[in-house]
Amino acid sequence: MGIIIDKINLRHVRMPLKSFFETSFGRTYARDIVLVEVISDGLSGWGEVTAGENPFYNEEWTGSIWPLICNYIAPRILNFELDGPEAVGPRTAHIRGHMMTRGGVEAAVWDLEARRNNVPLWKQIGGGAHKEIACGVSIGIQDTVDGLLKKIESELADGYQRIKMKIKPGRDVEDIRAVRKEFPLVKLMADANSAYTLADTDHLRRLDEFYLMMIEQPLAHDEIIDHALLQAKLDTPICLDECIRSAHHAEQAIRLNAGRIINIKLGRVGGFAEAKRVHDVAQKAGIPVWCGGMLESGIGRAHNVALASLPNFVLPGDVSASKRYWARDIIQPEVETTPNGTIALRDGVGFGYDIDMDFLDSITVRRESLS
Ligand code: OSB
Ligand code: MG
Repeated sequence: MGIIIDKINLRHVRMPLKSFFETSFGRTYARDIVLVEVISDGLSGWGEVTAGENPFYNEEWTGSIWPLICNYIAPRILNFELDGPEAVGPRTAHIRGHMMTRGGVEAAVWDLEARRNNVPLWKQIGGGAHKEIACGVSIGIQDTVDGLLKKIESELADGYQRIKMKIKPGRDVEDIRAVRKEFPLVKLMADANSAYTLADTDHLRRLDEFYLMMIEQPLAHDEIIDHALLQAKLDTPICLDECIRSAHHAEQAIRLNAGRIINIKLGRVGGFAEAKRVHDVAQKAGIPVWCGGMLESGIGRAHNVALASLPNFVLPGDVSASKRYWARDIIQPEVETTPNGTIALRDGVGFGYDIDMDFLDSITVRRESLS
């Protein structure tokens, strides 16, 4: 029997980060997150739209989500018999881009479907190959190198399996050199968030001496071909983030040798169905993947945990404990890591954690019901 969504509840929540997060495109002090609840026959599924507060990572931002769902997505999803969660992608395929907004709704329908079937979300998506997912941390650009070293030390003490540091021009070679000197054996990588161009090729080659696991998205957000030209000149493997928005992009990037690793973000590719396709394309080509993060609340975080349980997620991802981000998360229990730097899958239905509704209500700044 298909799914008929009879109501969509949107809410915008504001969550201050414990400490600011700086990338090459700017600083974030607080998250403005849109959560999507889809309701069918009295059962709810929840999703999180992973767009940032500004259209700097990609074109989406908190302000673009609401009108897109109200005007374009809800009318295609509400009161229509969907064959399953896989039908959400095709129902919204006429919309250009906005994968995170479409993906937030899609993920909510997967959560709903898992609850209808009384199974955990990881099982519903065909995951569970890993019962514990391997965790790394993404560390933003710090004011001082000394601050960065201290932060890394404390993350390693908490058991995290690899360190990712954000870089940008002027905060790259010397910062990494200092980290490598202090932590010669740590699994280390750098994320540039598109801060360089091919003109920086010789400069980026200087990173080869630090035997990084990978450099993530050094070049433009929509550029596959230049990454192929750069990869041919670098020993360090390139990992693609921003420019893989579909399984087709993954196929093109792999065919061109534009990188050797792919970061899969649930939102960036429009939800679970496409994330699984990216995963499968990479797996067939022998390309390892890992699960990226977008500073998610507990709901998006729990969805990421489910995704990362698919078999080809063989590298530690950017999914880490709630307490690294939030004084208080919106789920109970919060997402926690083991001393080995892993997160264990949970057996509860749907995304596997309870929503703290009172707390959620207290941080909600806007809501709307669509039916
Ligand atoms: O490029 O992976 C990225 C956060 C916001 C925008 C882009 C990125 C990130 C992260 C954070 O690296 C990962 C996390 O801890 O959620
Ligand atoms: Mg990235």
